Amino acid sequence: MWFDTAFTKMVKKPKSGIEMKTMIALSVAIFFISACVSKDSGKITETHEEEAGLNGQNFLVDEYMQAINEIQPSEAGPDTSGMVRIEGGSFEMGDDQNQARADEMPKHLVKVHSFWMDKTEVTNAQFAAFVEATGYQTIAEREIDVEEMMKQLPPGTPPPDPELLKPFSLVFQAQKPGRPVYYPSEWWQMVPGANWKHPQGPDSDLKGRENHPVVHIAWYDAMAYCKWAGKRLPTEAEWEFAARGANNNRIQYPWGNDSINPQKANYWQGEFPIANQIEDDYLRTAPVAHFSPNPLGLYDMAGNVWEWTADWYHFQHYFQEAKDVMAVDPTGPEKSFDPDEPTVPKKVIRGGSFLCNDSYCSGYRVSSRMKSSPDTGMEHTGFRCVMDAD
Ligand SMILES: [Ca+2]
Ligand SMILES: [Ca+2]
Ligand SMILES: [Cu+2]
Repeated sequence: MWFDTAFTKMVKKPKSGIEMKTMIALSVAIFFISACVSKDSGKITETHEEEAGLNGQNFLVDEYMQAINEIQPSEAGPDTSGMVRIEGGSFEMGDDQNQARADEMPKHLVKVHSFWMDKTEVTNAQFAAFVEATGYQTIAEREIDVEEMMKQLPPGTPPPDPELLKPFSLVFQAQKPGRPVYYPSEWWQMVPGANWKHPQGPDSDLKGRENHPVVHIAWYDAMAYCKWAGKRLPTEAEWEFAARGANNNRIQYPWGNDSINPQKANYWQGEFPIANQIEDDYLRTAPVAHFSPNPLGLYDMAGNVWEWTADWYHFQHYFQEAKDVMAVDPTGPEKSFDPDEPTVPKKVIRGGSFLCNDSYCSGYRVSSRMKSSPDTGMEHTGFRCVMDAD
């Protein structure tokens, strides 16, 4: 795809946070990472991975990790009151039914130990308490240092449009009718001043949305919050085990096999991404726990916002994992690879969002996998935390 070439010319390999931000700031095209992904994802072979020359780079930005290291866990200590204890067990991870995508295959046996999981996505009120206590600034709020950035680019690279370097985040806007079928660069607007406090940009705020999931959260931000709370992000396996209600290998959704409908979850009704019929009453985020929980008492494991996991994304990881008779507490692949964007290391996100729809991605299926680069926050991305039990 054209933007890969553009990136490789501009920045051969991601080396620092500045470069990652540059990659984001300088090309709208990266927004192909977007809500969902095309259905043929995952059909590219290992050869392409080698061509990309970036395998093995599980790249994290030192500066961002440093900010996480500096977070002191809350003195109150971890609090299990908003959590459910999930007894460990084994299950078949992945799916091979008709809606399954290539990266969900093969199904394979996984065991996870007991853990606690937040009943809900982390809310704006909870995130505000964390920011109040620590002064943490999310990635989407941080200024980009132009001088630093230019030093890292090939000599002669023209400075980017200053407009593009203002802190921004990605806000969804419905696609206008009459465009190519799926046109993510139109859905995702780079909105300066959009961040968790201003989900649709500077003119929006959190009034009345204290109990909605926090959004515009990058993976680093989620990690920072979990550390403060004395918790951690779930592994992808823990997340799926929990979504399935601990052991049900045959279900498609947290509630079972009935098709999704507006009583089940916050998702997109109508023609995606043009006309949302809003039959579930929510155009964007809904308050957490508005819809019924799964049998374990977990809310919004389908829809509302995507949830970060601890694991890197690799589109063929399950083939690796399936080599073991049973993978025990797997922590994801050693390296990330997404054939859709071979130069961008990504973490797994799970559960779908208010933008998901059966015509496009069905991200709310319990086995559905999506991916995003760790420094990207978007209007439909949040998280919840887990904690080891005993
Ligand atoms: Ca909705
Ligand atoms: Ca969710
Ligand atoms: Cu989706």
